[in-house]
Amino acid sequence: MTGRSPSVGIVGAGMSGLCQAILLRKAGITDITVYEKSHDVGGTWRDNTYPGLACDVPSRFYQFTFATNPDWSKVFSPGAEIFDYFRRTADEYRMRELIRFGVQITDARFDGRRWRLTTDTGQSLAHDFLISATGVLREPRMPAIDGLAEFDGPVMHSARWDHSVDMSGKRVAVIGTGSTGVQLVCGLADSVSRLELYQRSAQWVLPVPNPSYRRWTAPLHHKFPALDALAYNGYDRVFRFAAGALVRPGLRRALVARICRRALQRVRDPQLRRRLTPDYQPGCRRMVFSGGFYEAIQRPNVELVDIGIDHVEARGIVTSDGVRHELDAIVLATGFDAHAFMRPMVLAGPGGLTVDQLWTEGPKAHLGVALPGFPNFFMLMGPHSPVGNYSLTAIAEAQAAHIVGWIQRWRDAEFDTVAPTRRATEEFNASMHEAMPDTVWATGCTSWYLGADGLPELWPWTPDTYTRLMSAAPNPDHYELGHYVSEVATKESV
Ligand code: NA7
Repeated sequence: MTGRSPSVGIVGAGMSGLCQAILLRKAGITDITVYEKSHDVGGTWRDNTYPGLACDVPSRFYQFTFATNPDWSKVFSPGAEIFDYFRRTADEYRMRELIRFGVQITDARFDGRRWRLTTDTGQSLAHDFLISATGVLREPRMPAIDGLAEFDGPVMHSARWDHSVDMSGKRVAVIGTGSTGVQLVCGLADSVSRLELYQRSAQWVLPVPNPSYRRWTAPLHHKFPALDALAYNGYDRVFRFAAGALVRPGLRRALVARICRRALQRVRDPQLRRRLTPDYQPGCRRMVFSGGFYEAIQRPNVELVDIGIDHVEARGIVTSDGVRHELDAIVLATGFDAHAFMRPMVLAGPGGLTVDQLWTEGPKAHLGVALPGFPNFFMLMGPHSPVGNYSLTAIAEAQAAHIVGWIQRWRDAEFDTVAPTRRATEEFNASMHEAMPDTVWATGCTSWYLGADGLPELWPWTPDTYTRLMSAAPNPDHYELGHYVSEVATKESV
């Protein structure tokens, strides 16, 4: 130990930012500040509060291994319970004392020694390391629909649910058929008088049931905490196995397709079944897990509208066949800008190179966590992280531990600055592009997985490959290690 004490700034107190701060503290790093633009921790679980919300990864696998929760109510627990879990975890690990709520970082520049941050109120701050933990699905995508602003009733994006609006007995439109749209249909169908689901593309639905745990399950998990680990590891194996179907053609993929096609048989009306049948392979878009969707869509008060929206008027939606749909409320389940990453925050390396300039051909990072030309900067859930086929908490833990490893080496004075080389980053991204055609995500569909070049921005191999890379010693040839006294020693210009 040299006694160097790194100062670390983390942007975002969502799931991954919390994970990073906790692991840093566990490693003995204490000078940590987490900047959170909102009023609470929890990120996506704080922002999303719509009826029917759940995570599509089982709760016993969507939790930190160091803070397991014996009390999950369901296999896929409701969003509010997940939010509560992250809040409790933040309290348990005394994270709130590290977090500056209501502070948005607008600009971050590396001056050769430190990251200089500017907040939305013009305050200046500095850290040795900067970690972006700004989340994957953070920026709601608002659809460009003519006349939407003319609608007389409430219009809300699913991620900005307006709880002052009472939907019961109302005529409600849900636009979008991703996981959110499907969950909303199940969450609203009971209480509204009429629900119209506006479908632009049909969606494969894996009919996964969501049972509540028995009364004795939680006490049992309290008494035998090893059961938490057992359940986590069991799901981990299932996900790793299933991921094989997504990244390679073969039997597993065919089996998933068969299950999905069979599930569609639950739709009794052949016309409706045909309209709900996607024209792409199951798994190409993120699979929707729902045990109740096909039942909900067949309820008498629920209608599938698969004619395009022409425009919106004061009293409702007009579809392109000229039909007027009178409505009381419109819900936009139209997804998120999955390619925003840390933006709109402006990030610039030592020569003034910004992330926008680095990413003119699309987001590229080394191992999903670091950028060439951006020393002492790391990202959680950066480009090509395996967000399409695994639990995000598991990825966050693997990435956060990897980043802690680098910061510990700085603490031990092995280097002052570290960044991946441009060559290593290019080669890594080229090998991913080569592997991409084998994945189901590249078999011909549109989705939030695809980048501007039309290729998936996902991890084209199994999660095992990723977690192995994260835990292995970094290849020294892939990084530029520099010292403050001189210019950053570069192996090649960036
Ligand atoms: P998704 O999966 O991106 O789904 C968005 C849906 O909204 C999708 O069906 C879109 O149709 C539809 N959409 C978007 N714009 C429009 C317009 N202008 N008109 C009609 N329909 C539109 O977002 P989710 O929030 O459901 O899920 C995101 C992730 O959260 C999910 O994958 C899980 O990981 C959790 P399209 O398919 O583009 O034709």
